[in-house]
Formats: sequence, C-alpha cells, structure tokens
Amino acid sequence: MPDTSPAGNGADVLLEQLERQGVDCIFASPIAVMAPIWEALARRGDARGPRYFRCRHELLAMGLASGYYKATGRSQVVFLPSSLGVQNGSMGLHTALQERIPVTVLSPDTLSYGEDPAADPGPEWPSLLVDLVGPARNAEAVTKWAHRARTGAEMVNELRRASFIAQSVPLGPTLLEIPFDLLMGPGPVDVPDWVSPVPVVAARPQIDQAAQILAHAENPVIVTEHGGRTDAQRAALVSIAESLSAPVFEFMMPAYHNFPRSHPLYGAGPVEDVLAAADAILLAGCNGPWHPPRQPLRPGCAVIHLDEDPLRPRAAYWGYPTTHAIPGSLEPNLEALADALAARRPAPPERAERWAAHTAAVRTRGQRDAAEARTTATDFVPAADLFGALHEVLPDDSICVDEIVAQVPQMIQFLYERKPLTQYRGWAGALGMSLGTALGAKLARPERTVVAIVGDGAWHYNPVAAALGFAQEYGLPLLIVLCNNEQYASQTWNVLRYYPDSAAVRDNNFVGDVIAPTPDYVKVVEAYGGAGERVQTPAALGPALERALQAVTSGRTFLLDVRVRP
Ligand SMILES: Cc1ncc(C[n+]2csc(CCOP(=O)(O)OP(=O)(O)O)c2C)c(N)n1
Ligand SMILES: [Mg+2]
Repeated sequence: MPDTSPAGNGADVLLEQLERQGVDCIFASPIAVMAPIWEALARRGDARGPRYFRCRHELLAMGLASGYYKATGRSQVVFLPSSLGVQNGSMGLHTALQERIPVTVLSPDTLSYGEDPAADPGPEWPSLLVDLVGPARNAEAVTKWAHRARTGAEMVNELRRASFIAQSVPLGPTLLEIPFDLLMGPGPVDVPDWVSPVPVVAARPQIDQAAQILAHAENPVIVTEHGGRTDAQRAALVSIAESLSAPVFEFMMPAYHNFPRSHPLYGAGPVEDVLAAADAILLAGCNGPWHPPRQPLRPGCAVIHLDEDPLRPRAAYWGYPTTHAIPGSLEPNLEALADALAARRPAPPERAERWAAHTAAVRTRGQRDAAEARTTATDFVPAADLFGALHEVLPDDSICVDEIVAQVPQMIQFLYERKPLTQYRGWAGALGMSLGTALGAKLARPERTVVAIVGDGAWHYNPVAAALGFAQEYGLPLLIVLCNNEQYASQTWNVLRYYPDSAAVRDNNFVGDVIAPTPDYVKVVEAYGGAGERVQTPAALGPALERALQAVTSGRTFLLDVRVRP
C-alpha cells in the first residue's frame, strides 16, 4: 500500500523541502508516475507553496523557468518526466547552460516494473518506457550536474545538492532523477537544512590590476553580452564606462539591455570595427565577444575577461587572446571594478566626444537605410519602422523578449532608442524558447507589458500550442509581434557569401530558405482565445498596435503578424 501516514510520504517531504528552499514555482510536464506528487499537492491545498504549473510541453516548462529567473533572479524547479521528458526538454537545458540559468530539474522515473504491486508504474513502462540510459545520463551533456536518487535519504540530500549546485557559480541547470517508488514510500525523517549559495568575489589585487591596466590605456573598449542582467550590474557598467570614457559595445545578439542604448558611451554597430585600435579590452560577461576570435589586435593589447567562468570551460571553443581572467559573480566583481576606477582620476573628455561621434555616425547610417527602405514599402513594413512604432507605444517598464535574427540591428537601434525597456533574449543559439521565456516573465511580473518578438522561422520551433494554452489557462496575455519575412532570411547569408555568382542568386532560388505557403498565424492564436491582425503596410501599423495594446490590457493575447523586411 502507498504510504499515507500523517508524517507524510516521499512526495510530501519533497514538497515540504522545496517550500523550505524558497521555491516559488514547479513547472511540470506530466507523467502517470507523478501520482504521489499530485495527491500530495491536493492534500496540501493551494495556500502553501510552491505553486504547481501544468505546462503541456517540456520546452515550455524550461522556457518558463528561464523567463521567471530573468525577471526575478529566483531559481525554480522543473519536472521533466523520465528520459523522454529530458530528451524533449534537452534543448531548453542546453540553453540554460549557455545562459547560466539556475534551475533544478526533477525527473520522475521508476525503480521497478510491476513485480511489487504496491509500486507498479503501469504496463507501458516495461514495454515502452524502460530504457537503458535513464534521465540522469540523458541529461549529462546538457546540465552542470545530473544524479539519480536511489533511497529516500538520497532523495532529500541530493535535492539540496542539486539546487545548491544550480545556484552556485557558474550558475546553470542540474537534474535529479527521482524514482516514484521513493515518492510513494515513507518520507525520510531527516531533511537537511537548506544551504544558501553565496557569490564568488574576486580578490582585491586582481581587481586593482584590471583597474590599473584600464585606467592607463589610451583607448580602452568594453564588450558585453550578458554583463548588464541586473540593475546593479548595469549601473556598475555605466560607472566603469564613465570613469574611463570608454564605449560599451554589445555582442551582436545581446542577452539583455546591458547598457542604456541612449547613453552617449553606448558603442553602436559592430565591435569588430573598433578592435584594432584598442589597447585594453574589458570583456564584461561574454560568451563570444567578436568574430572571428583571432581578429588582429594591437601588439600588447590587454584582454581582461570578467565572467562567472572565463575561458568558458563548458564551451566547444575559446580562441580569444585573453590576457587576464577574473572568475566569479559578475555583480560584485563589476561593482568592485567600478569602485576601483571611480577612485582614480577621470579620463580625458575628448575620448567621450570621439565615441559619441562614432555612435552618431552608425545611427545616421541606420536612419538612412530605414528611409531608403521606406521608399519601396508598399506591401511590407521596414523593420526600422516596426521597432520605431513599438518604441513609441510601449510603456517604459515593458519587457521585450526577442527571438529574431535578420532584424536585430534595427531592433537595437530603434526599439531601444530612448526608453529603458527591459530586454531578455528569448533564445541562445537554439530556436524555440521565446514564448516560454515571455510567459515566465509575465508570470513573474503580471503588471508589466510583455512583448514576444518572434521570427516566422523561430515561431515554428516554439511549442506554440502549449504556450498559447498556458497563456489562456493562467490568464497571462502576451503581445506577440511576428517578424514575418516569409523566410529564414538569415540562412541565405552563407549562400550569398560563398556563392555570390551562383544559380541560387541568379534565379532567386534559395532552396533551403522559404516558409510557404504562409499560414494564417492569427487563426492559431484565436484557437486559444486570443486575437490578432496581419499588417502589410507602414500606414496600417500604428492603428493595429493601438488595438493590440488594448486587447492585451483587457487580458487577451494578441498577435501582430507583420510582413517585414529584411
Ligand atoms: C533548434 C534550431 N534549429 C535550427 C537552427 C538554425 N537556424 C538559425 S536561425 C534560423 C532561421 C530563423 O528564421 P526566422 O526566425 O524567420 O529569422 P530570419 O532568418 O528570417 O531573420 C534557423 C533555422 C537553430 N538555430 N536552432
Ligand atoms: Mg523569417
């Protein structure tokens, strides 16, 4: 018989432990062996945490945990059922690993196959679900740490370890496989106390040395991809830039609105254009700061890499000429560097003027390109105009989650022109995470407008049905802006580069690139209680955006299907 003693079974203890660890949300994709968890949740009632969310797809569950973390800095729990759930969610785990998102994944499984009638997982297990590898081994390639619990005592001790390790530098996903036999069985009596992870702070001499190098450089440059995730990190970056009068450039697809893009020291355009003249470069949170990594630098140029994990131990490659590496938590280390630089004498003001002129020239080019696109825009909206219009109507505290490629330069220049809008990148190499990320952010910050900006190609990689169902079920309206260029525009770039005088170019026949016939994207959203409109001209955009925002304010998800170029 299942254990239902007042002290509780394994499932009761597990939920109690998650509550004590301060977990807000369980994002779960279901499997029948979660019965003890569901029964324990029913016994607990809704008043006690954590809150359980039904996710309909593993990738969505991972996206939700990621978006929730990006919006709150709080690490959550995801249930990915057995090996099949881990495989379905593995792209989300890979993304969390790339982006250093701390999440504890629990994977329900089984120890036995029906020999013991009191712990029989069901007939599908021996025939279909039995697998030689198991969730923990499936997760090894895409997590920091993956283990299997074999006893009740192991379950509670390993759960504490899984959550602690996920939230320790470098942050990332961990996985614990939990057989349902342990959830049904008697709960372990001794639950270990939670150990809070702490920041890893660099030693003072390393920070002082970096400050010394940067302060003595004649042409220092700062590059970031994810260095401005929190307000404190962004403020530290501003302080460092202002002390040095140095520009802050962002990696081509920044993960956050790292540095105010209206700040005079924002470095517009590609950093590759200015690298050769730099004599000191600060990499303030970068997976890959420029391309190609072996881009020529000035002889003796210092390259100081500040990150949770410089030289990226978990990446395929780090070919950048790092000269100084400072590992540890970005927030305290950036703040310490900012303090060390603020205590020195300020940089010459001409330097700041030179960078302001650089950025102004890049932006003038962007405006000229936008004006040129406008002259032919009879049946499409230039990307610059789409982002310009969004910039005008969105409230300052809106959260924008992007999963686009060809329109990124226009997004950076026109969407973030003056307002301090929050940006979360909705993917990290692998497409399919933006809708979940946006919903996670909306769940954490229901009072804010959350916009998912998704390419038409990217849309097809998302668990769209599951995400729209989640939005409907939990009353989380999104504004979805579909950048619909009816193709994978970015995927033609290599054809144009390597075969410029080819059959593909001559006949405009980019074989791998078309998304046709164009589906009625609005109808998909309508099926889940949302609404939407298709926009094909710049003139139609403004009024449609107004209707879209009204719908979202009244609680309805709205999809704006914008025929866009590029
Ligand atoms: C899971 C996954 N599969 C394939 C790719 C390769 N890929 C990168 S961008 C892209 C096309 C995206 O199309 P869209 O969102 O329409 O953007 P556009 O290229 O039109 O700007 C593809 C297929 C990927 N990054 N991730
Ligand atoms: Mg496209």
